[in-house]
Amino acid sequence: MFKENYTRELVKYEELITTKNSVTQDYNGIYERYENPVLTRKHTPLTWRYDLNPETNPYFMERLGINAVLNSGAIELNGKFYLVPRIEGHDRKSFFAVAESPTGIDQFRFWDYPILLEDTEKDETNVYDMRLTKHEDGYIYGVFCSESKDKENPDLSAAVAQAGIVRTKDLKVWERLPNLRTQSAQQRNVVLHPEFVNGKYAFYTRPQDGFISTGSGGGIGFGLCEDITNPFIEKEIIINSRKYHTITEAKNGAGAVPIKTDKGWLHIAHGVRNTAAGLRYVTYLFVTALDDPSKCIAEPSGYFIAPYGKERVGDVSNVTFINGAIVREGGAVYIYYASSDTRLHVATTTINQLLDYAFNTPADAQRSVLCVKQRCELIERNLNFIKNS
Ligand code: M1P
Repeated sequence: MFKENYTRELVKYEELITTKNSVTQDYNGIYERYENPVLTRKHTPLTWRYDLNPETNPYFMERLGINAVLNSGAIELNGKFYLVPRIEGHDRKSFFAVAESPTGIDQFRFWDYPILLEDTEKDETNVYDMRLTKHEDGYIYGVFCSESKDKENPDLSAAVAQAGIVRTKDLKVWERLPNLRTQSAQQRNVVLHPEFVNGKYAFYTRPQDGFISTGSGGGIGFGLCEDITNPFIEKEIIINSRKYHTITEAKNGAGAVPIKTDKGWLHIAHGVRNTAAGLRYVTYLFVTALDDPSKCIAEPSGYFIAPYGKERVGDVSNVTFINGAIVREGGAVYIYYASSDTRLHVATTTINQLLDYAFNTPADAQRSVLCVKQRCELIERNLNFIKNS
């Protein structure tokens, strides 16, 4: 019985890992979506979940189940694609691990062991959502959410989110640095910019008063830090505000590490709005100036990737979330987006397509009447074009 079950599950696992992915028919000209997720809970090795000894596990039972594999940092090293997703156990604790693929769209296989972070933050209960920055100082930094119980608040679910920082050269040995300090009570969705700005480390932040609600936190912030080994941001400015009756009304946050292009820094962020069915998370794009990454120079209206079809349903339904993208030489872009806090997908595009989208999609006209006008102008141009061609 044990042997049969183990053999069958191993075959299924190998089949899953080696299954080729293909582009869906869902065309928009901006990016391509794929039929299969690139990582799910079933992509985690059997050795992480089962006791493989028939004597101590006669029923071949999962001993430590995995609930979800989602929000992932992403990086290319020596021509290979590496993801460091958030993996959540049945016990609700998340952790990180490296998954490697030769293609970026399928065949992601986890390394033998998850990442065991140095236990320097004794109150930390949970970690998640790592952004991987290949910094010009030579290190790869991982910036993630470090969550602890809010001891000042008797409410059992009151928590404090801060930005944890690790660094590595090879994704194998990770040095933990102190958590980032800012003037804000809480921080989540913090991203390290890949270059020095005025000789300092630059962070995109998301100041927030509470754990879930950003309160007075007005949007995506930006701040400089002198010393990454003692990280402190004295002053944050809001560079991309949340706005009334848009996809960012409830909150927003930085996503993937900004991508450098000759027209500016491309940011893929997430925006949250409230609905009768709860919060809806979508992703959006904006561009900041090359000589000043805190200055927004383009922001197409509306969402970039939103949950479609099966992606809509999961542990936290109606969510797409991005915290990693890989750019290849030649300009191909692999965007890793998670759906409904449950699984991870890829969308592929190019730098040129993203720039075209960023600079040629109209900005949000802010009012229905102006949005219809915007659409009518497009229709008119199209009808004239059709007539004259
Ligand atoms: O559940 C949706 C997302 O919620 C959080 O994002 P934010 O801080 O913007 O609310 C994060 O915890 C993220 O992991 C999660 O996907």
